[in-house]
Amino acid sequence: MNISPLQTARYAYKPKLPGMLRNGVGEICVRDGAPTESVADQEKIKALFPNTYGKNEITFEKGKNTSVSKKQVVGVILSGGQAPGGHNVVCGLYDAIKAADSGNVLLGFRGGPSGLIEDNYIEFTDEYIDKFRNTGGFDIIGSGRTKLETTEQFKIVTEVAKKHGLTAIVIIGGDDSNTNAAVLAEYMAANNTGVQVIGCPKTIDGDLKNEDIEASFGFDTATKTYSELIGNIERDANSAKKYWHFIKVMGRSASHVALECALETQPNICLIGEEVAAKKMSLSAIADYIADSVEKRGNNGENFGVAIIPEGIVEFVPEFSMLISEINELLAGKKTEEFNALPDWDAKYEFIEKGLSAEAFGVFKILPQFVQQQLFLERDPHGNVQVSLIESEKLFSALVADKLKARAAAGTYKGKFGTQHHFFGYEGRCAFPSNFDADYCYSLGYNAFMLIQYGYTGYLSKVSNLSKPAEEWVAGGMPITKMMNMERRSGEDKPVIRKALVELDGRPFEYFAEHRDEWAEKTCFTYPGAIQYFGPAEVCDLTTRTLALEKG
Ligand code: FBP
Repeated sequence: MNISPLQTARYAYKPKLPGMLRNGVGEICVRDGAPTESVADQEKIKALFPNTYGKNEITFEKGKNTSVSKKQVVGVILSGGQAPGGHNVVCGLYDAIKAADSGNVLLGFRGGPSGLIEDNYIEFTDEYIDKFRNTGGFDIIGSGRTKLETTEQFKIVTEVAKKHGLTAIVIIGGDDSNTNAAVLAEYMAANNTGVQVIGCPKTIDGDLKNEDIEASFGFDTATKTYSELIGNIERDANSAKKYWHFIKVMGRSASHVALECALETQPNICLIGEEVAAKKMSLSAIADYIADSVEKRGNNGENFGVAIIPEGIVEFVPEFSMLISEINELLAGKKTEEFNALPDWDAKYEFIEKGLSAEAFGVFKILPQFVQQQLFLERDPHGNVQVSLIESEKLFSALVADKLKARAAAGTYKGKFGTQHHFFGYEGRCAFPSNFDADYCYSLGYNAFMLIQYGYTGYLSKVSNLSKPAEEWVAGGMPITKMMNMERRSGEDKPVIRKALVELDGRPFEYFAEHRDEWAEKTCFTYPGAIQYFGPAEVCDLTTRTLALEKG
């Protein structure tokens, strides 16, 4: 394998642990906190998790390690989408396991949760692990999106655990995977298997956070990577002065990624899905909002700009959601075949017009034709429209172009509107982790082992005080059930970790809202540049603006 100079240099980087974990595993003790309650639906969650509910929050501190010594055989999986730093979670876990006793074993189950079911694993060694230190990606063992949630699967996992003598399983994943970690922990406890389950909070989307978990790992690096690219595009736009760039950024439903990128780069426009929903904005209202900026700038001779569009935006537009559910109904069952058999788009259009309510068709007909067709081409395995595949960056630029045409005809708009489109998602998910993510992830993994050693199960590895230097970070654990509430999923009430959406009364959004009118009209771009891995701490160890604003 060819190794780049940066990769070689990153192998030698020593991730920073929280101060209380720095004296080695023999010098870490537990401070018990208060018993916990779930964020909502306490009685229901308690009944579903009789063995793991209500446990105490715990914090580690310097002091004699009082855990009961035993051989540890730990299994680890990476679950869901890649996020920078995943390798360091595994490295931190491995180093702590081996520091406790060189005879301890860490097994990595390949390809995500399915690796546990299929018993597809490797045993980590120094030689193997050293090739992945401080690198991006999940290729150390791979990841996958199989959900570990049925009793049948849990039985198989129990057998696999028995075969290897597993004492614990660490699940590195997002809200769904950690919800499943809690359910697996409860199953393992209820069946006296002796297998502990610990979760680690991962996702670039930033939507696994709450009063205990300040950030999911990967968000820092991914948003810095997108912000670098957006800043570069802003500078290109400001140099050439001829294009409006519509940039969609990943992040699933929540708009945390878009908001963070906006705070970093001060674009002319950034849509926030949660605000669109709260204000019940229509597609036309959103297009008008963007067109206002294009018009003002164009009339000032600035025929360029940057608009950030969050991946999940259309789901938040009430009329669009209504259209999607009517389309899902329209093509349910055999009707898909009938639709597909129609000879051309005109015939299909007529079918759609007849099948939708007047209100839904009113929304459908203002969409550009490529989006109309996308709605009927791309379906998920259940036959539903795949909203995430809609090219919303193109959708909004087309709707804005229509608005501008009308405004030009009315004589109010005198500018030119040339567009470019981009989608940033995969570019950021496997970047070399920033120092923040390298340190945070290593600490999460190291800390996960401390939770295992002290016998905890159903806990999320928790490292907080993250806006301060790593020395001051606080390591501990939080019962996953504390983050849960009941939600309706696929027609059933299920206990799940509550997803964090952008809070419209939170400081990051407020700051953005205070400045966006100026950004919309003037050119206030900021250029964050590439992530710096070596150099002064004020350049290399920066946290996200979101975290800095949230923590004051
Ligand atoms: P997770 O929620 O699993 O962390 O994944 C995040 C994400 O990158 C989303 O932002 C995006 O919508 C999705 O994964 C893309 O999934 P895939 O990799 O399957 O295309």
